[in-house]
Amino acid sequence: MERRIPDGLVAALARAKCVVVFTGAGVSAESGIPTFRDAMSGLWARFDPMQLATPEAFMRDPVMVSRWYDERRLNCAACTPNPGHRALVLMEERLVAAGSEFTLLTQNVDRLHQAAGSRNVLELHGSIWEWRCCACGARREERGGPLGEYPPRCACGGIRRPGVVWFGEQLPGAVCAAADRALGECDLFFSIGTSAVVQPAAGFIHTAKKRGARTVEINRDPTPVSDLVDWSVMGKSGEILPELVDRAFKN
Ligand code: BV8
Ligand code: ZN
Repeated sequence: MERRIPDGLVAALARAKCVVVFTGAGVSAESGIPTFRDAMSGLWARFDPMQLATPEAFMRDPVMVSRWYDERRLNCAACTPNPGHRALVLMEERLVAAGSEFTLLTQNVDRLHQAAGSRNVLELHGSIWEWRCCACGARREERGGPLGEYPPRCACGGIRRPGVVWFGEQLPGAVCAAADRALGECDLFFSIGTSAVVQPAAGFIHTAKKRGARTVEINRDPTPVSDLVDWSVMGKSGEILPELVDRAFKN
């Protein structure tokens, strides 16, 4: 019977020396966090996230945009890592214990990878937990209840914004440099739970392939990279990742 996870992929993971995993909102979907494309339910259904997740939207309406981010932050607070997050922790532990390298590049701003125990995580698009002052740059993690005022204020009087990378904003330079270093050595690249359309992050798949890595997609639906990768496994990451890691490392 055709197994969902090809034996060749299991063998490639078992002997990999440098793994890079690239994740998107689909990895957090089974934790109860709406993906970016279906984030706009209920109150926000009439908005397009691409329009809200921009510096222009925040300048135009800091009340609405900061309220949207605080609502998403509070939803994240109620969510916990799922079996997909935990399988990636185990993958990292087994590879590092065998002397191999593991880097997790995430587009997600929920920090569920870190909550699950992933260690080498590069946040490409920042974090919804961290807010910073537009005037003095002071940063603070917000882990409590509702922020209370929108937009939230800094002691210096400036308004504070979510510490995420908006459309039109550059990704953090240090993160891009670290990602590029990891991609340079990568022999196995995973794209998991992402529509693989947002640049420049989605370009990492092409970079990995160009540099000779074998490439894998684990996703619920087909994407623009499904025909490009060596192995495309359709399904839920919370189900596929535990099975893959189990078979590769004979837990
Ligand atoms: C920049 C943080 C330039 C905020 C986000 C070419 C080159 C460079 C830039 C561009 C370019 N072309 C266009 C651009 C501009 C733009 C862009 O890419 N636009 C897109 C729409 C084409 N890029 C940018 O603006 C970037 N900055 O380029 O700066 C620059 C240069 C010089 C000087 C100044 C500036 C910045 C982009 C970052 C935007 N911030 N997030 C926030 O969260 O609010 S993007 C956000 O959406 C996510 O972070 C993620 O990156 C992106 C896509 O979301 P996904 O994670 O993929 O989620 P999605 O819902 O789309 O898909 C979920 C998938 O999961 C689905 O496929 C589904 O099938 C699957 N799934 C669902 N459930 C499961 C599952 N899979 C498995 N298991 C399940 N259970
Ligand atoms: Zn300030």
